[in-house]
Amino acid sequence: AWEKYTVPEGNDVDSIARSIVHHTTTTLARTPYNMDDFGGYQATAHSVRDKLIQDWNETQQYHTIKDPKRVYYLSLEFLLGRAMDNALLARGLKEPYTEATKQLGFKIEDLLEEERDAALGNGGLGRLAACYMDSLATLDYPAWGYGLRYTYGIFQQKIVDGYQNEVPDYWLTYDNPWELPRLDISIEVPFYGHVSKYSDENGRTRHKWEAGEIVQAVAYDVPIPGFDTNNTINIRFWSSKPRKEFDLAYFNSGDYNRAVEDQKKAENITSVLYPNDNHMVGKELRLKQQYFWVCASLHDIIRRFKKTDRPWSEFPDQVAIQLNDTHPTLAVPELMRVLVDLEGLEWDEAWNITTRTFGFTNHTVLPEALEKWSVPMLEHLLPRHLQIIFDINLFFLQTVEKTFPNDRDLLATVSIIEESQPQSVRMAFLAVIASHKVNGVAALHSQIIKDTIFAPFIKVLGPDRFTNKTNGITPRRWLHQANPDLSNLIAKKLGSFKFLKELSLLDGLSKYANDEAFQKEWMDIKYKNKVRLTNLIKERTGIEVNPNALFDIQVKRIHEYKRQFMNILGVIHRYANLKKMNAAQRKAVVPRVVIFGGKAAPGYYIAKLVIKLINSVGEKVNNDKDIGDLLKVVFIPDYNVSVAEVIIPANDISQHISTAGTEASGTSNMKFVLNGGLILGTVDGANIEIYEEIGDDQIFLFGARSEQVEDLRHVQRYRNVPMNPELQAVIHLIENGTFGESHIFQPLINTITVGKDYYLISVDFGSYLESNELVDEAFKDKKAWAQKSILCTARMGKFSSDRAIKEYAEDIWNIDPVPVPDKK
Ligand code: 26Q
Repeated sequence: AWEKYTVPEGNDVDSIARSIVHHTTTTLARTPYNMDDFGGYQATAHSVRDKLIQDWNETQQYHTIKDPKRVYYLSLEFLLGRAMDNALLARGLKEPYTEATKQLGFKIEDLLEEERDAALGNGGLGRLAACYMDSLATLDYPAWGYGLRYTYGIFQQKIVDGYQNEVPDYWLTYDNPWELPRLDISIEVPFYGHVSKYSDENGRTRHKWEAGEIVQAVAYDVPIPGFDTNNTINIRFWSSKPRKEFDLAYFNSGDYNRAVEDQKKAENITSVLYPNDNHMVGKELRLKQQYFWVCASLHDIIRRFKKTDRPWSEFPDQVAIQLNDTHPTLAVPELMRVLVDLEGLEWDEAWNITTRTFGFTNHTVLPEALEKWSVPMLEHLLPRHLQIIFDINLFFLQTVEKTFPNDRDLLATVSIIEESQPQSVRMAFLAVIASHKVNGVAALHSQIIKDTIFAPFIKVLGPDRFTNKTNGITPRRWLHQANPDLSNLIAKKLGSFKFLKELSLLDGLSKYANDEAFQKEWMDIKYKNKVRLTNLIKERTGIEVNPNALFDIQVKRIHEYKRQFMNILGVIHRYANLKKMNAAQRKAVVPRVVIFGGKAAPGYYIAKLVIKLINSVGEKVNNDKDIGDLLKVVFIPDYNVSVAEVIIPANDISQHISTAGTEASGTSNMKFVLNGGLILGTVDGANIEIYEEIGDDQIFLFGARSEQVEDLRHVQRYRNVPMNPELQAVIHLIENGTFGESHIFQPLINTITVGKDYYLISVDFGSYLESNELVDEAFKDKKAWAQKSILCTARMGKFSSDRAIKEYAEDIWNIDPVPVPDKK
């Protein structure tokens, strides 16, 4: 009988309005008379959610029947941002929903603004995971994401007296329509305890881990709709809950308080995202998060595999698991434990299955970001896993020893165990040894990891294990959604929206780059986007900027290696120059708005001082009547995905100025150029490949090359090099109190003067200033600038995350698309 009762459907305006009213009265229990924008958003979200759930169901059922090889993307961070606009555009429902909400008295833009960002990530790595899920869905791949459902996402940044303050991001205050609680899917995750040995029926020694504590993992599923396809994949986020069977021992002893304490401890595990970007903290709770997530995810994957009675040898033909950095590396000993301890496989077969299953992506070479976990901590929390890690290391070192006899140094360099005090586990080495492919995230970075942190493994494992997968971004969110006017103009010019799924088609714009009428349409949209950002800046900071000025933007996490400090030092130099000019000279100046945004890790003192300095300089410059619109300095508070969607389309220039060799890839560089901006940047990360695509005339590159950095650091450290005089003058201005009490900034200045200028600001400062002048000159020629802007967008095809995902699918995962057919 079920077949004849189909779910009410209809994507016409009337049906949509009816479903919004339905959710208003039932789901929200509100009446049309007391509706505000937030209620309007919630009801609309539930209506959209209904559509997603149906596609999601179809997809999962179809995949279950087809049972193809699937890829599982394990990431501790998914920086998804808002879901509603994305879902409407993906399903081609933006127009009828705009009309339906209008008929109900709303403006859809206002409703979209009511949604809170899902901010379960720090920065690049988390946003990359989100873009990759979008591409996996859009390209019809059978894929899953696995993550943690943090109660608190990345903190909200408030600026108080120029300083960053952190406010907890309690994002689940109201219900989250974009998740489906799966209270029926729950997995028990063990911790602590001890390992015992026993002999099995074949007389073989086996290990059994008796846990000291068990926590429950409950699944929350978030559907990810593909663009213009039925495929709707799933990210499963685990939430920790106390076990239903609470500890009888406490109950019997009457220790109620202790029992409640233990329950609270369980909920603690998924409470908060660690707010450190590119910096490892060795806290036990972080390690607990990692195991909790890895254990639940693997058992879920294995449960799905076991539904089809295949032999274990076929596991790698059905399952590819990608490790997003080393954060999920405990999946390696966990899979080994399942196969050897629980399933009774021989070690060698288990190891073969493991290495064929895993792929590992490295995202950084910064030493302070590489994960190392203390052996005693691991032993306490996960005693059996530590044994397995030692065994993996032992067998690995034995094979190394066989091939390279008597090379004790080599053994020590490639050992998973670092002989520190106490010993520690090098997670990256474990991930390299256990994966069939290891990739960096841009060409330069993939070369650097082969030359530095993983160099000895080339010798031991051969060069084929290492490969490059240059990052990409989804053009759906970062062009179509963030910059709808530009997307529409492109579609008009190219005849369709096909470029959104085949980004190389943008190249068809090149031939209009010189067309004056097209240039005008193009730059009119840029101007409109700059007005939109001008309004946001006014709202959030009170600062008024002129949309005709050159918008120069650096938004990303605040980190010494990213050198926001160098940017603001350059701004001070510019300010000092302006002050020296006479009226005639000022007439020739290109007015500039220098825009910053980004969060500093709460414990990162120097990064927080950089924020304070930016705000202090802004305070001085913006209130200097003498300067007016010639220079403005803005720090936009609480940079996040939804703010990025307003900022990026408004850029003329964006800065990506890391010390060469330190930024693995960068992905915002791609977003800015895709939106018709030019880069001012160093020869680092993906900047290099962007340059190769768009050409010399469309980018301003400067500074030391990565091959020179080591020597330059040595020179900074041991020779008394005189400081660049312009930099000297700038530092003098800070020290003489031009930007408020100078003692505040002394520790920051010391990183260059007393410290060894590890990030080489004094080395690059001269060429940085020169490049900035070239930017000004280029901006004066409006026609040439418009042409450059168009060519930038036209030549960004390579940087679609669709290209990246296809490469992963073909070279690493060995999976095929499984298009979900239309309903009859
Ligand atoms: C590790 C251990 C304990 C606590 C925190 C961490 C941790 C958390 C986040 C370590 C690193 C991260 C994030 C790294 C990151 O975002 N890397 C960026 O990845 C981007 C996508 O590949 C690149 O484009 C950027 O260049 C890279 O910095």
